[in-house]
Amino acid sequence: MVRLLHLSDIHLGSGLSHGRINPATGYNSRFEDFLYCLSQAIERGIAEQVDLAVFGGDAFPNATPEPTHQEEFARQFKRLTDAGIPTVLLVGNHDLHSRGVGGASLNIYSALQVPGFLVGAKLVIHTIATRSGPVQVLTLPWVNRSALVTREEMRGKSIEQVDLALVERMKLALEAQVRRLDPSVPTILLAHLMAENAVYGAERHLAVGRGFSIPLALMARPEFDYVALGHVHRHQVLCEDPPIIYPGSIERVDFGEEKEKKGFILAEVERGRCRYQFVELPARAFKTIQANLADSSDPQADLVEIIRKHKFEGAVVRVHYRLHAHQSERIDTAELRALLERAFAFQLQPELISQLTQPRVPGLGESCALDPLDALGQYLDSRPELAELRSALLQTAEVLIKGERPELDTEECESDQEVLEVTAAAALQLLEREEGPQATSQLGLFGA
Ligand SMILES: [Mn+2]
Repeated sequence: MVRLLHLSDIHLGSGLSHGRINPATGYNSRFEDFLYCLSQAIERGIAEQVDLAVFGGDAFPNATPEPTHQEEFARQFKRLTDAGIPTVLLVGNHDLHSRGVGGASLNIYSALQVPGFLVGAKLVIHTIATRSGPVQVLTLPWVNRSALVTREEMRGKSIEQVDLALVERMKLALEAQVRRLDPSVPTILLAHLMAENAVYGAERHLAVGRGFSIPLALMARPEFDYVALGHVHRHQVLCEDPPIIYPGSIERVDFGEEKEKKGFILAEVERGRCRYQFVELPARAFKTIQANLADSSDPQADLVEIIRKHKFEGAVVRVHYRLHAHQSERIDTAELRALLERAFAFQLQPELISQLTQPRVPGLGESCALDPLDALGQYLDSRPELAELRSALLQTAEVLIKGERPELDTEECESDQEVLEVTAAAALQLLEREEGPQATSQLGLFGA
């Protein structure tokens, strides 16, 4: 029986905007949060005397992390090898250079042949000798569409056709490796991918039609005793036999993850059997406080009362309050700031209700005081991974919004945010269809 530590999506260096410099260390306080969760996961692995650690990919926000981020990452993982625990580092989409070919932030470990570290940059079987005997780890790093199908082959094909071809190629490549496995040795598939029936967080609309997703049947096979996934930030178990698991990310990047637990997996793997548990990490709390002050005669008093009702000590807080323009002069932000002092960080988000704006994005509620394209622009500002496509997306969205295309369907949306997500997703799809999948294939599925 091999004891396993499985963690993923560390994204060290993400979400720094919610932190500030800690004068004692010189580090951003949110960077310290991420580091703390990482160190806790590794500490537990060492305490449990695991035989092997596997990391599911996305070490940093991108392939060129800051030296201090890289250094602290290495320092934490070195604790594992110091404890005699071999470690496999898988390459995720955020670890790859955005131009696709070559270079990943984790390749330094393989280039230097750091003892105890294996880098999963290819679809290949690693047979690893552990204290509890040998184990096979089949690594499947993130694959860009362009790595499997050439531009020529994509020409004139729909996204759906291209994705079908991609999955078929992936299946063949996987099959070739599976045949080489030693059936007497416990086997782990370590993969960074989007599984077909995975549940995404707030990003779900943007995932539609982008990056291809892998059917569960490709992974749920008796040759694998445990399938260790990375990529999706929300923890979920997709299958029990064999266990196919996203541990999720180790810390919250943004408010979309407010209600998600963060953690990692401890497992005991043997041939034909696996037991596992999810271990929660002390991730920083995020808290949204909503207040509708539209009908309030004393908006300041009402807002203070609403804020006081919430527990937010040590949390990253956003206070979102709706009010009419004439009410806004009654709001004393200095008092609100004093009230929120015990939060780890906070932001005030007033939303002015306007009676004038005629929404042009179908479904965009009256509450949205902005011009729809301005609103979409602001929404895109919150999605740094789409920055390169910003102007192309806005142009495409304008076409959609004007109704020249029938694709934009926002009827089932429940909030302005969702309308914007759907609009952005529709624009992405249209962009892909018109300019080919390569127009957007270099993007990661998930932000930061
Ligand atoms: Mn990823």
